[in-house]
Amino acid sequence: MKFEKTPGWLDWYSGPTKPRFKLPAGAIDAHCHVFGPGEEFPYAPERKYTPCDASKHQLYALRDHLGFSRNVVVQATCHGSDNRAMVDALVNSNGKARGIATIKRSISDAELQELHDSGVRGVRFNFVKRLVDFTPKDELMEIAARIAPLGWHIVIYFEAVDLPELWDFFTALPTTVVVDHMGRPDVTKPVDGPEFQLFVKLMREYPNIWSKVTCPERLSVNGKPALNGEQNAYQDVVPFAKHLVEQFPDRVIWGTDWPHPNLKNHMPDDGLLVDWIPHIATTAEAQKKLLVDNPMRLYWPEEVK
Ligand code: 0GY
Repeated sequence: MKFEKTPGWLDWYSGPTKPRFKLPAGAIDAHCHVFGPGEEFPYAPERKYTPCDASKHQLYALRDHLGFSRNVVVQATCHGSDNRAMVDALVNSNGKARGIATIKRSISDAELQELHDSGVRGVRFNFVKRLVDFTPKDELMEIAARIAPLGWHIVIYFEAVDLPELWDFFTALPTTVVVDHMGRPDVTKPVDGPEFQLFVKLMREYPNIWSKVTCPERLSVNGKPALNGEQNAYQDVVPFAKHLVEQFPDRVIWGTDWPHPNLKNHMPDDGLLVDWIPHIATTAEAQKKLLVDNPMRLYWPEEVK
């Protein structure tokens, strides 16, 4: 089936630069997606956008180019709860990718086990209204109880303004919980202001809550900072991510977010995104935790001594 991408949709950046920052051995790109290809894995009827195709082959070529060893492929909303494209990427990765699925309460135990066997290690609950329709919290809680015995965790995606309303639900979840993109702070507000400090409080008070210190290109309000040179790249997002890396060094992970859905102003060069990492994790020890030790504990625990 042929799909027309959403008007204004930017294609992912082809020919990214080679990062200057040398990733530690075994680094994991712990947040990325595959889109289709639509002809093989059709986009979901309920999707809120139609992306350009971004295949597993292209994702793994980027992995090798940037110097990552492994990927965590997160189910994107344009595929709804049809996890076939993501699962296909996992099973064709030579064991170098694990995944996060989107599931409905109607899933059978056998289907859950099949996802597990293909490398899925968590589910994603999305609360970003422009991306998904509302799912009742009792349905999500039921899913949480079903996946907990598999040792999976829950990835949550929400915007900072919605945290107060979602607090009780998040803090009642029975598994490790990983927050996408630092809970999407408004980076024009201060790091020590009430909005971001509520997120910091969530992490401080609930040791099962982790954060992806990701998506400076999405959170930055500085136009096209990647083009301004390495020193200035996404500087407005640095204090937020750096704060979390320093406060919670054992509960942060990082990923490219390739192929960067829904970016309207600019598309980042993934090589420059990797060069952003030493701005937020400033020591070799912090970098190794962020890029290797922490995601290994979450996604390949059987390899961690
Ligand atoms: C991201 C962010 C976005 C989209 C999705 O699944 C998705 O459609 O995650 C977004 O638009 O903010 O993590 O890729």
